[in-house]
Amino acid sequence: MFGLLKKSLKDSIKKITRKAEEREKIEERPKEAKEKPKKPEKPKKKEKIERIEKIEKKPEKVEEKPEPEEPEPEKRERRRIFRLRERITTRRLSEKDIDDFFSENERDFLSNNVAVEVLDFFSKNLKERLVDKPIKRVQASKFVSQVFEESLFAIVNQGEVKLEKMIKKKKPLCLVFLGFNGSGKTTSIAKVAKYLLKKGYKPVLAAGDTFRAASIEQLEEHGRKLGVRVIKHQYGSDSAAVVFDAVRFAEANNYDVVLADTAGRAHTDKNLMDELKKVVRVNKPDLKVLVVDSLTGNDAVEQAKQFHEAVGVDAVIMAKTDVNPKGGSILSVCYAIKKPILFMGTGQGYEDIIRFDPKKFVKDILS
Ligand SMILES: Nc1nc2c(ncn2[C@@H]2O[C@H](COP(=O)(O)OP(=O)(O)O)[C@@H](O)[C@H]2O)c(=O)[nH]1
Ligand SMILES: [Mg+2]
Repeated sequence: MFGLLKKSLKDSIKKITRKAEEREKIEERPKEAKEKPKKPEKPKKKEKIERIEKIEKKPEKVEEKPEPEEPEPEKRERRRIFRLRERITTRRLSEKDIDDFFSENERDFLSNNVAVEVLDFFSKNLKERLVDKPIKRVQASKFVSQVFEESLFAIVNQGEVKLEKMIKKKKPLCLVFLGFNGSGKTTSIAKVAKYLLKKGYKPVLAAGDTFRAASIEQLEEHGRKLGVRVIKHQYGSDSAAVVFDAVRFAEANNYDVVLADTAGRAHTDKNLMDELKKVVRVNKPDLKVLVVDSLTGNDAVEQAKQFHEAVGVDAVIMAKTDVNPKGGSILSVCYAIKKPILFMGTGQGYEDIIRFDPKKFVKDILS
């Protein structure tokens, strides 16, 4: 999963670590070479000459004078060696190092669907943690990896949806699934139904997509296979009313969760967006779940922002991650709307869904 993004991040860690190494070789070693012959040798020569002169002129005072002077160069020498040792064992990166890295690798990140605003945040984060910080030479790679891990975590850690807790608190819990055409809403509903069934909850499906041909039959087919009840109206009927009926049905029959389908729509389609707003206004769902096709690329961010602006998204499902080697859209979407990812779709089967765990995601992507 996300092979391209993984490779890109691994290469980045190597490049930044190498930058630290290069800096040390170029800037520290010549200084070290220049300083060596100058300082320790010259004072010694001077002392010798002085001693010889003094011995010749006033032999008695010769032994008194060098004694208080000797500790000074020794101290300086010790301090110099300490500083040198520190320079050799630790490294510091500059702001320019990070800027150079991003200008060299920006295209690679963008082609993996990492949005510009995510890159800006990433760059700011790396600078805060890396610039002018002493990095122990032997641990440079480990340290840079750690900083990458923390920065990526800050991007994907946008809160948590405690689904099971929510179900226990409110019955029936109403989830409305929304998003672009073909993003994976209906399939995700079937998968979430299966997930809940396995946990012992009773879900009911609402055929709220009354717009697209065969959409009701598609949901009914899933319901049949899963043994889950589907509440439906006619094609062309009011989507908000279907969801309303499903909630009443769930209340009357002791169901735990309503999973409501809606028609796919583009944010530019005013009538359908108004319809979606009505579904939300009438039913006040507990969770508005945006389903994003992770293959959408950079347009996924625009879609997420527009849906969020229109109805307020609470959580995201990233579908089709199994066929997406890029993976940057995961970072981009949750960072753009600052909402958590609830599930990732990992295939076409009912079991192909996993809860999104930001820590595990970051560990996996850097492994
Ligand atoms: N490989 C893969 N395909 C998926 C996934 N989720 C949905 N699909 C497929 O995407 C297509 C559109 O899904 P559908 O649920 O009908 O999208 P909707 O229009 O948003 O309801 C179907 O062919 C699904 O089988 C997924 O996680 N992985
Ligand atoms: Mg559908």
